[in-house]
Amino acid sequence: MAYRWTNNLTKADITPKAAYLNRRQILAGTIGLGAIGLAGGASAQDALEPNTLEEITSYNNFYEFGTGKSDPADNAHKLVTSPWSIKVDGMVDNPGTYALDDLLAGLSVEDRLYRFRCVEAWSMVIPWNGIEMADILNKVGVQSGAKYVAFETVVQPENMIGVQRRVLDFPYVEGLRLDEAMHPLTIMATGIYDEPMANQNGAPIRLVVPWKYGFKSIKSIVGITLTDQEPPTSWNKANAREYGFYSNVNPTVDHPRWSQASERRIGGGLFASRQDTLMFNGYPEVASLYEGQDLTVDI
Ligand SMILES: Nc1nc2c(c(=O)[nH]1)N[C@H]1C(S)=C(S)[C@@H](COP(=O)(O)O)O[C@H]1N2
Ligand SMILES: [Mo]
Repeated sequence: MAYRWTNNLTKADITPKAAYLNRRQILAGTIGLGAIGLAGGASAQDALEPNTLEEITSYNNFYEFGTGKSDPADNAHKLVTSPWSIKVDGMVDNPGTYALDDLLAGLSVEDRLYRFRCVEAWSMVIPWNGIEMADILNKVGVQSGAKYVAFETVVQPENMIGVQRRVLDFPYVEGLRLDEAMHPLTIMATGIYDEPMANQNGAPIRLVVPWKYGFKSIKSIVGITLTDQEPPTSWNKANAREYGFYSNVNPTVDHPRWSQASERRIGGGLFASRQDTLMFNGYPEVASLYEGQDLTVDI
């Protein structure tokens, strides 16, 4: 598969074997844990294979199905994903309730191997299949006054144990600034590993914004609204002090209750130890979106 926008995560850019072996000796040797941090540069740490489909579909956050990491995999079979339609409204030329297939008709599905970093400081590497958000927005026609895109997740109370328990104020809502939504890294994902999106990962279609904490990547989307106002977002509503609108991955701005300087890569194997978190999750090409902003204030 030819993955675009993957930075140094392509197979072609895997750590040279000698460096890999050298690192393995360090890890296996007598130098001790203290040396791992010193030995760990971003390039070596990122020379990783994608997580397995099993890992990606069994360790999830999808609070509509419960707050435990295995709750979505256990409960999301109840999600009804067909038929599926998305209501597109607000400042668009072609508003309407689109059948999913109609909304995506004619748009190309691409393969994107992205880092995925949860605000809780775990991470994976996920091979998504998806459509650029910009393609969808261009199709529906964004009007000139629009500044933000708001997203909403389906609510199926009878099928969603977490909705019944009101663990958050549902529907789950998220938002992006229009320039963030239009950035070519931002996709609406419909699959993983060329398999249709598993329910627990946000079937049939979910947002993926790889330089932001995972909670921005809202699942099972039924609403897209173009607006000139910054839209409310679920975790900001739940705790504004801890979760801002931007939520860009930033190792220099700690969560009030834990450090964001490092992360735990999910999955077994040699490099499963903690590794440094990268600014913008390793996507420096988005930095220009935030020129002139103080990212210690606009969290
Ligand atoms: N609707 C909805 N979307 C959601 C969530 C959620 O609870 N509900 N959790 C978010 C969080 S915190 C993360 S880390 C990612 C997890 O995506 P994954 O389970 O596919 O890895 O989904 C995000 N999208
Ligand atoms: Mo998360």
